[in-house]
Amino acid sequence: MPVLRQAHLPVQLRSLERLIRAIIFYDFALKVALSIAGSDSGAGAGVQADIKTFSALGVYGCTAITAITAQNTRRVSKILEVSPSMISEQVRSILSDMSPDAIKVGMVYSTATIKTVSGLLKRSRIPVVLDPIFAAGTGAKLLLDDAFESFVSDLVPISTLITPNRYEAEKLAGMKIKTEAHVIEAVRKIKRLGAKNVIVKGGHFERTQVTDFLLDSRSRVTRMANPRVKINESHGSGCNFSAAATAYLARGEPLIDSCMKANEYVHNAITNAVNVGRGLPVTNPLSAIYQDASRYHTIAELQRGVEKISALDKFYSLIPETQTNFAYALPEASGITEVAGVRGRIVKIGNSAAPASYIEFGASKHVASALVAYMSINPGMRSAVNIKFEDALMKVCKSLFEVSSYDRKKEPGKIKRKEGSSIAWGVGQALSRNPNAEIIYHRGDIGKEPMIMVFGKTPGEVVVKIKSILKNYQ
Ligand code: PXL
Repeated sequence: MPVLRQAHLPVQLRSLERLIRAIIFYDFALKVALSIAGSDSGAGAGVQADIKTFSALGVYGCTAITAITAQNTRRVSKILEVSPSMISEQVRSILSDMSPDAIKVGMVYSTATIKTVSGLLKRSRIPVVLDPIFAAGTGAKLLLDDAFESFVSDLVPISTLITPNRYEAEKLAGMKIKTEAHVIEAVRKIKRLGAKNVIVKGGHFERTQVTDFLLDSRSRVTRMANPRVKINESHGSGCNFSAAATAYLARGEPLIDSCMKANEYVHNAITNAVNVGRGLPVTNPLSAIYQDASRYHTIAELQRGVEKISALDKFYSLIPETQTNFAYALPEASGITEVAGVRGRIVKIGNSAAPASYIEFGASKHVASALVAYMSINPGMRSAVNIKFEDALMKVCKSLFEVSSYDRKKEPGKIKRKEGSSIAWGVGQALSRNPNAEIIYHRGDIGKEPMIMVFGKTPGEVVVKIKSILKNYQ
């Protein structure tokens, strides 16, 4: 029987098949976002920030560069405009081949650039996120004064979403913003300029929160409040927000969800800003993926450690009444939710030891609290396990490792009354006596079982220590 190949299909059927495939697989296909913006040699803002953000959010990023800035974290020292014909060529090249799902417009600098970009986009149906960039955080002008009028009349009306901060909103709306009522008046004015949706970023009206106001195409106002991050200012946050909103729109998210998710995303990038130069800290749009990767490695390494420790000959003999937990913290962990442990602990079952359940962040309270306290003094020790206290065992520990201790009976009343603070106090006491202690013990108190805690840089190192304790104990 002859095999029917695609090449044998009539041309109309072949394109129909392609169309059906495109419809079926659309949601699974890699989405593409285009950033039409300036280059920032310091890579905190501009197309460099956009590419990082698109990539971190799983969207393929392309760029059309409008201007090249020479800058670092302290200042912009020179700006070179790209010619209108070269800007057109870049955009056309992308549009003719890669069909972006959303477009972001950033720094446009001059009237000639604005006219070129608006001419290219005004007939397109692709959503456009317009980030009104007037000046760099370090002060330099990124939009010429005489280009403002064209920005308002040519670019604002073709935007699906415009994302001014409070100062940019003041300029666009032609008014001062001092209260919430002023922001709402300003978003309405900006919408009247022709933008379909307007979000004004970072209304700093409260001490502890930063509130954004979104006026959408159905004239609804949505407030989005975020906890304020305690750093003065960071370079890149505006670009990260507009690029993240573009990426979410490219992924097919509704507009409000795109703004909310972009907000959450930027909050993380600002919280993890890095000091790469001597000027402003730079936001870190990749921190969310690094954190996920780090969580995965932490769980995987602890899993291996738990398997090894449970399989050690006679490990069960070290398990105390209250059972054992084995913990591994994320680098720079500052709370027990950032520490992985065994849900239900490692339990003694007859003459063997086994994890009661799975490994999870926040699964350990006691060992994790000890670890967080230890790491606040020595951040390199990220893993710990608790074993039973016995004088004979203590002797073995002292012959092999640096050991220190604390006395629970001496714990001040006000610490005892504060839930969860006893262990941190004890670890602090023990380390102040011997900052190199790898093992910390206490002899208990009324209703508190005495305990030994073994610390190491990794779960693997903790297992090796337990192995040598067992070897010398039996
Ligand atoms: O943050 C706004 C911005 C956007 N684009 C470029 C920039 C800056 C700020 O410095 O340099 C190219």
